[in-house]
Formats: sequence, structure tokens, C-alpha cells
Amino acid sequence: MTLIDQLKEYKLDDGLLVSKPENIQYITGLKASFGMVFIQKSGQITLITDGRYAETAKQLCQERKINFQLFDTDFPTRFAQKIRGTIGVETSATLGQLEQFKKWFSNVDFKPVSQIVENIRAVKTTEEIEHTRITAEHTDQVLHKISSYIRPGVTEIELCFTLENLLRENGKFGIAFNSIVAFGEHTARPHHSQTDRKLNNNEPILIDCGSTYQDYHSDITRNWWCGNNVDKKYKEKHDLLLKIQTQVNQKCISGTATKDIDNFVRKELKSDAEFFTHSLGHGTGLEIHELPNLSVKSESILQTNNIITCEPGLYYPGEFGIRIEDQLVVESKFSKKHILTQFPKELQIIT
Ligand SMILES: [Mn+2]
Repeated sequence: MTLIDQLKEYKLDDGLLVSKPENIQYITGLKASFGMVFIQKSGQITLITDGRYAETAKQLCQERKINFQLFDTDFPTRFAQKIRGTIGVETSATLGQLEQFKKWFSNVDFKPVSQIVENIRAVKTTEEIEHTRITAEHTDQVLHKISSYIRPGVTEIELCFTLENLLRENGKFGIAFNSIVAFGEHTARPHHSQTDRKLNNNEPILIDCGSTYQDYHSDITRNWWCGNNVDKKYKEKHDLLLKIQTQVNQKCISGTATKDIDNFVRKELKSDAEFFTHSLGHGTGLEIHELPNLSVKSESILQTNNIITCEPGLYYPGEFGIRIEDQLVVESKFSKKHILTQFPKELQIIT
């Protein structure tokens, strides 16, 4: 599936205006706070940006054989007003952006469309998979290192700071998202923000983090226990989740409806299903959350070379929560080597 196929499918005979930064980056290679890409059915692509990015943009356009238009005061008369017809505009554009587009492209009717470029981005190239593999391997190494910082008395904020320094590794990698570091009862909040709460002996720890390499994101969640006396209920629920998560990874093969995979988890959890309070997973790439969605509400079918997370969780308010998250490359058959996150999934006990 190419962009041009997508334009045909969405009946955008006069073209598509792309404004989402990650989509612009995907098509042209340009990372910019301001830009647009105009795509025509003929296959002609035009990158539009202002003077701050012009030099980089021109070079990229030359390499990729796309047209360049400088966004300056003459842009509306020189380029935009010459475009006519019905042009697709991404629903990710803000109302403010749309008002501006209407002023510049005054002879155009805009038709809101969603997920055109995102549908293409969902299937990764060899290079994109390689970038993700590199960043996932790095995050695995960081998790091995962070274990030595998990000790009674450390606060969530301190541990998170150490974690994120390790993830950056002197600038070689970036941070994929605000890392989640939760102790004790805080682990029951799936997206907890770290506090100055100290870790006590015989408490659980949940860490959900990732790094970026060439702007591709890794994402992993693991669980630790500090102390010798692992709570019986906690251990039981961790064992249950581990068993199901391992099984569900094997169901992530091309041709499978993601809602069926999500439903499988809920069925296996039986009476604990009510404590699994979010969807099963998501695609990753230039963004941390992209297509496909793994959810009961999703119509997505897994495709070869999707990169997805598989992250069932159980959350018992006021007590504890557990989430086991792997990131994997979808293929037609399951193999352990398609799992990008190789850090052990078993409960990590720190004594
Ligand atoms: Mn995730």
C-alpha cells in the first residue's frame, strides 16, 4: 500500500495536505515545528516549510526527488491559491490550523480525513524495525542496570531520574515517554506519575519505560519485588499474568483481529478480568502510540511487520498492580526472536 493507493481509496482526486509532524517526517525526513506536505494523485509531493528549515528541507527534497516550496509572504499567491478542488486535510490538524489553511489555500474545499499516512506507517520497513530493535536492546540493558538502584529508602522520583539518565546514555538515545516508576500501592495506577514516596522493604515496583533511536520508540514494562517476603496474592497474580502474557504473545501473528487477542486475555483472566482496565496494546514507531490498536473496540487486523506492544495488566486499587509488556514484530508465524524486549519477564526479586 502506497500513499497514492490511499489517495485513490479515499477518493482524494485533487490531493492531500499533510500537517502532522510525524507524518511529514515519515514522508520527507524533515523534523520541523512548522511544515506541510502536499500530495497529488500523480505522485507529485511538495514539502512546504519556512526559512528556519529551508536548507535542510531542500537537501532532503533533492535526495528524495520531491518538490520544495518556501513558506514566505508570497506563498499563498505563488503556490497555494493555484491549487483547486477538494483536498484532504488530516483530522489531527487543529481548528486554528484549518482556519489558516483555508486562508492560504483560498480556492480549495477541505475534506477531513483520518489515518491515511498512519495506515502506511503501521507496516514497518526493515530499517524501521532495525532502529526499534536497537533501542529495545538498549532499554533491556538499562533495566539490568537499574536493578542495583532499587533499595529501601529510594524515592520514585530519584529512581526515575536515574532510569532516565541511563536511558539517554550520554545522548546516544532519547526518552520514549515520561517513564512510569511506581512503588507499593502506586503500582495499582496504570499511568502513575512518580512522587517522593520512598520504597519500603517487601513492596512491589513497577517500571514502564522506553528509549528512542533515530526517533523510533521502545516500550517495556516489568515488575520487581524488594525484599524476601513476596506477598502471596501478589505472587499468585504475577504468575497468572505471566502465563497469559506469554500465551498471548504467540497469538500476535498476521491475519489476526486485535479484538480477538484482547478478548482472549479477558477470557483467560476469568474473574480477574475486571481488574484489567486498559486495552491490550498499541503500535509503536515515530510515535509511542500508533496503529494498530490492540483493543476490543478496534477493527485492526495484524499485518506482517507491524511493531506492537502486548501489555496485559492487573490493578487492585489500594493494594498493588502488575503489568507485563513486551514489544514485538508481527510475522506470519510466531518466533521468540520477534520479541524485541528480552529482559526477563519473571518477577525480579531484590534482596
Ligand atoms: Mn505501551
